[in-house]
Amino acid sequence: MKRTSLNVNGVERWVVAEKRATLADVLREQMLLTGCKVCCEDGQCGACTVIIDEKPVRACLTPLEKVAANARITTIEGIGTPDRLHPLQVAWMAHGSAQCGICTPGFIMSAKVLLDRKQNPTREEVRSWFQRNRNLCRCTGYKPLVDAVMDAAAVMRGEKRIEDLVPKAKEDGSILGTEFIRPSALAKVTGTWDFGADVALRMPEGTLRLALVQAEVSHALIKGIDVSEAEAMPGVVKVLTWKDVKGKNAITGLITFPTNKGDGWDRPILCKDKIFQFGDAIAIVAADTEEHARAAAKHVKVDLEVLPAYMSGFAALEPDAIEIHPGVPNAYYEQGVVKGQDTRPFFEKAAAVVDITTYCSRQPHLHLEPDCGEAFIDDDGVVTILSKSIGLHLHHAMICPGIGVAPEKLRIIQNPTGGTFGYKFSPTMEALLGVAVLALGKPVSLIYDQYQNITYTGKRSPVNLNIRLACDDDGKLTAMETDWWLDHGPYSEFGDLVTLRQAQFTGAGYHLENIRGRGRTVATNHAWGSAFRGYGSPQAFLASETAMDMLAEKMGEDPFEFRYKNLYNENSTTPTGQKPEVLVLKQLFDMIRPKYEEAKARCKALSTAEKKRGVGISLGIYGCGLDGPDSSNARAELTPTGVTIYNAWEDHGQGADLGTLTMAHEVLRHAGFKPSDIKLDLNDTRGPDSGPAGGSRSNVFTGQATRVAAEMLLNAMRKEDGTYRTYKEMVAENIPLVYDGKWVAAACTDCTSDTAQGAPFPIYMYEVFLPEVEVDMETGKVQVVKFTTAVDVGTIINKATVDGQIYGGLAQGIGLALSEDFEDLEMHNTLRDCGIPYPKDVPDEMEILYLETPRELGPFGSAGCGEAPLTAPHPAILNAIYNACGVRIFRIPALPEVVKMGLDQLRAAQAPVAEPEHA
Ligand code: MCN
Ligand code: FES
Ligand code: FES
Repeated sequence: MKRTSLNVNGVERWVVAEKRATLADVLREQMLLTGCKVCCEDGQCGACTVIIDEKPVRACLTPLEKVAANARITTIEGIGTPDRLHPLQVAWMAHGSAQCGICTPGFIMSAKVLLDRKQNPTREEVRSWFQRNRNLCRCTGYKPLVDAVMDAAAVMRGEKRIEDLVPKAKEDGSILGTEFIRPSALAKVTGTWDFGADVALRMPEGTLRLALVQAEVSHALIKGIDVSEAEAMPGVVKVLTWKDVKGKNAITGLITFPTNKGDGWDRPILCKDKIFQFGDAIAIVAADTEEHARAAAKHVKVDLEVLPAYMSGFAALEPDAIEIHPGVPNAYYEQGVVKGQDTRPFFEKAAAVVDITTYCSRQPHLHLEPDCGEAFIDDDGVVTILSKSIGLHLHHAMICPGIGVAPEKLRIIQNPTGGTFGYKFSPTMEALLGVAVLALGKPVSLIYDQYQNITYTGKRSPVNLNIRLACDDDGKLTAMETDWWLDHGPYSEFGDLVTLRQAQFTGAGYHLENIRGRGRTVATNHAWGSAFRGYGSPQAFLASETAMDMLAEKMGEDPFEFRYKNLYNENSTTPTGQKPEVLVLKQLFDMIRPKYEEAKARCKALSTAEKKRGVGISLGIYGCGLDGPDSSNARAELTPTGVTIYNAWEDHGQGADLGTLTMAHEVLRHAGFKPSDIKLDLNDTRGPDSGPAGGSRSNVFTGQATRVAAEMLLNAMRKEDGTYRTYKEMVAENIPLVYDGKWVAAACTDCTSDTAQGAPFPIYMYEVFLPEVEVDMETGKVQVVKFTTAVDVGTIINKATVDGQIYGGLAQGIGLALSEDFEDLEMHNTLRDCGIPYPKDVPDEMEILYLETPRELGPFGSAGCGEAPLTAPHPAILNAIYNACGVRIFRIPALPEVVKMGLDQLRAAQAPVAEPEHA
């Protein structure tokens, strides 16, 4: 331990710190300068970037003892305050560059050094700078960040005024469709948006710090657990096992009966008899410090009988595979598709048939903020859990029986959240925190490191999908047959629905009246399947959008035009037999056609023997909502100072706060309310149940519920002469001040498990993808050099938000196509090794063409938008690779070695066959 002086943000300060402490530890834990975020602790993400003597430094990699005595350290807290912001901070807010905001302080600090050195960088220089300094962002696709730096630089050069960066409301005061800044932006750019790990540092004295004892094998029987040695370790208060769980010790979620062959209660909170996957929680150590808890966790002895691990659907479906959940077959749910006529005759008389199998990977979410949370028992005896949950009321129902608490004695509140992309649709640590706080009776906090975050949270469920697609002599699709399995890991929660998604979206977008298919959900010992942006649709479109390209080729037609003539028309229904709510695909294709022609010409002109360019096309569609008659609730309350809106539109980083504000303001502005008069009280199970923020449903459902609540209030305030009562007048006239709004998709129906026919979603989002790629013919490395997309998400509620959602989704699509995977537990366990795209992996040239077709059922005509960009960017990239070099990829990611192998095979096939030698 050592007493050290540090000059932080211009002030000389003293700390007594451990010798091995990093600068990040000291700034965060001792000085509570939590604007320095820590996500990877490994130098990979740049979230912890601070400035030391005009250099960007990753504080997690910097031992305190290496910081020179006279060094000047600057953190985000030192560059601007809310009333005196740095131009970078204003530009970041103006461009919607802080989505979840966990990367924001690191990027701003990094950019500040660049602009202090060079006030007129090119966009490419900005991107190279971020790449060099390892600044990672998972939300924005990087383009809005570069836009922000360019604008801040213009301000610093005196070419723009800082006020000009701030977007304005419309003349009538409406903020609908503008780039109005989200309410949380100021806290995000000043480093004061407290994420869960920051909250943990501010918990009261006596808070116990938790660490998990986790499985290091993927499948085993537990013969015994010995906690005695661990309990004797320094600082340890108790080690909790299944014996300490007061409830059922299991989690369940949204499975269908009797079609699902299990009972749904298959995920243990703390394993008792069996390990089902790597990382499974076996015990929880509670100690005075996290360090002590983690040290003791290593001393819990678990006696195991290791079983064969089934790490894929292929393995778990082998006839000799044992049942992962004894008594339940590994293929535990079946989904059929039956639409139109028998497909066989169409295949017999088809002009062309494509018969392929595609495999969509176990894509990891790679949200930067590791999972974290806190729990305490409040003064009324209510167990209160703070977490990253994006399904507050859903999780409440999912964990109450498991932890053993009465529903009215459990409350869950969402912490500011550093991205989830859907993994938090499953409760992760909520139940563990609940078990611990009930057993210990003390406040607790649990923070995963990035390794735990990657290895012990849900992943996209891989799908192996065989598709047969037929067309007639005119190139019109006649029939489709599909057969698939979905590897859902060991736990059944939400597995039936993602299996159904294959039926709903394979072949979607096309006039295709005859479909037969069957799929099954398979239990394996790999990571459990959780929701991931696009939920099921990327697997489906990988198959049908690859098949469409191949069928076009067989018919000798251009893949664009072949698609065009098969798009939904007035007589079409979706694969589930639902009438599309709008017909927009032809218009989207018409909009993007000139870009396609330009791209083809450009690729031809720029291709060389060493680097070949190609252009690809695909379409993607996704439904807004959970299946069937989904609903949402919100509340509006008139207060002496304005209006407070309550809902549970959970915020991953997508902008729930701004969505809520815009919906409410668009109604309330008629009574003279300004955005600043509207207060938001969101994301607490004590408030209205708005359902989870998944299925791109919130903008539609919670947007509508919020609009309805605001309208009810407005109606109550309206006087006969058309003016509005004040708060005082409402009170004087004894008119209620609080209004509960509800919105139900009443006309929707569930899809059946045998035919998949139904009308599951009230509104769909539509997108066309047009990437251009460059393939290195030597190494097989693929670079997406430009991405154009045409999108219809209805009326745009906030332009900066939607732009950001689309750019960010496309970047994830590039990762899905080319680099991201979570397959090999030894290899895929850091952000970088899982293939997360860095700035240079995503093109700066991303162009969005919008068509705003108002949706009758959407609030102010809007659909959702979050998942549209990750429905089908990847098959378009694969189609572009084929267009560039002739290699067809059926399994993603298309790593350089995979493409290279394809190139080698092509070359071998094209090589002249040697003449046989004759004696
Ligand atoms: N929006 C809009 N105009 C429209 C449609 C939507 O301005 N016509 C805005 C909404 O107001 C909202 C955002 O776009 O701010 C997304 O709306 P919506 O599509 O309804 O999605 P949800 O709010 O339900 O958010 C969930 C969705 C999903 S399912 C995942 S997964 C996801 C996503 O959004 N995860 C994200 N976007 C994400 N963005 C970030 N930064 N981080 C994540 O983890
Ligand atoms: Fe320091 Fe990631 S680089 S936390
Ligand atoms: Fe960059 Fe979320 S805003 S990681």
